[in-house]
Amino acid sequence: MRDDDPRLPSSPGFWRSPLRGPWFTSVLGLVLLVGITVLFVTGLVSYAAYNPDLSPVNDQTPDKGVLGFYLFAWPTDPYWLYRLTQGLHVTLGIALIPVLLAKLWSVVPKLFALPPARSLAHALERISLLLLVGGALFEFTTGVLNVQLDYLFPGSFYPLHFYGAWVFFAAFVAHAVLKTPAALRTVRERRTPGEPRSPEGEPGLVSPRPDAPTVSRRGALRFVGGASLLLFVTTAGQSIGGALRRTALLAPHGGPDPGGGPNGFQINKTAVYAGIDPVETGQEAWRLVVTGRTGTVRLGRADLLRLPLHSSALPIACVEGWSTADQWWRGVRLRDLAALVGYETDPPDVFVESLQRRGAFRRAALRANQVADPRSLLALYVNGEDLSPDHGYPARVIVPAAPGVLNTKWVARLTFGDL
Ligand SMILES: Nc1nc2c(c(=O)[nH]1)N[C@H]1C(S)=C(S)[C@@H](COP(=O)(O)O)O[C@H]1N2
Ligand SMILES: [Mo]
Repeated sequence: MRDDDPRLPSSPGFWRSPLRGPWFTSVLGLVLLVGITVLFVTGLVSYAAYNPDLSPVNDQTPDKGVLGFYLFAWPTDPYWLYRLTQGLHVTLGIALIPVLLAKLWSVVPKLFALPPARSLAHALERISLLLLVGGALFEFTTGVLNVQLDYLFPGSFYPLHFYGAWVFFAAFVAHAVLKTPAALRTVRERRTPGEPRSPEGEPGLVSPRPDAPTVSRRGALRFVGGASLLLFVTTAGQSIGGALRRTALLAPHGGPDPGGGPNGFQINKTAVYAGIDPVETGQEAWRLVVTGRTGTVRLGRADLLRLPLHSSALPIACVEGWSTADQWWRGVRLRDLAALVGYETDPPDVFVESLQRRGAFRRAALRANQVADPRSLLALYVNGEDLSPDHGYPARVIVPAAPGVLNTKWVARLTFGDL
């Protein structure tokens, strides 16, 4: 096969867009260098926020091995921490999609170049490119699907996205180390057409027989930037809130209508979906079972209301990127409940269980620092009203800075101490 037959994609002559060239590729590459690094860091941080090393029930990737080396105790300050890190992760990921696609488009002749490998070094480079392109498409696709169609992967999203991120980022680092110096030079020199074919005969980015341009390189970049901006504006409102919530047309995906009033904020899973029977949450039936060093106590809602009640203004921030504005929660401090079962000082970790019988998020473990925080509540009210069934009536956990998944709804049991 001749590799200069312009009817074949392996021939440089097949690719005729006059936009392709080192400047266009370098600008997009440098944007992705910064953006993807932020995505990787905020992604790792999001995993740490789940407290995976605290209890197997929190750990969505139990076989991570050494990849968990960096885990740390997630703080409770600032109270909007997860709202920020995960809002950034999801919004930036979505806004970078046009940049990623444009970058892949700009280098597509190289992906088809033949022969597949001229030397061992070249073969390794091609394999790393495969991991880079495949990994990028995989991470962006799984991320978007989880945000938009979360029922597609109930539990398996986490291991796929987490392991995929490590494979992809390894290839990304190798690629960045090799290419960043030249990209920076290209952008500084504003190099334009006429890139020579490289000495080894590898096809360059510039077409040897370009078509007439229909748009300038800068115009094309503005188009990509405009598409990113459009995605940003239609996504960011779900985490920034305020007036921008009305422009968040893309996210959060559908979901139950929260209605208005004090309980009128985003609902993740409804009581009906979770299989919560109104009979078991009623005054007659529901008891909170609290266990600790000194034994077990059972508390009805009326018993809880006789304990000191406290308020804290805290958001719900989901891994899917959406978050609520601060809501006014009122209930019993987790550390006061710990004190009822023998931990008057230094409350320990707690294992929280819901009435819900099935589903990955019916149980969660909270770390001692989260229990000790005076803003951490077993909430009975929100915004001055009883919790609605969908927000966790009769009682739910709310903890500052934690991901939504740790704010267990329809709580039935708290076990303090050794998890
Ligand atoms: N029992 C139970 N609690 C749960 C969940 C669940 O599925 N079951 N989902 C969690 C998740 S992932 C989030 S984001 C928050 C959402 O709370 P909200 O529906 O009140 O906004 O609840 C958390 N608490
Ligand atoms: Mo969530």
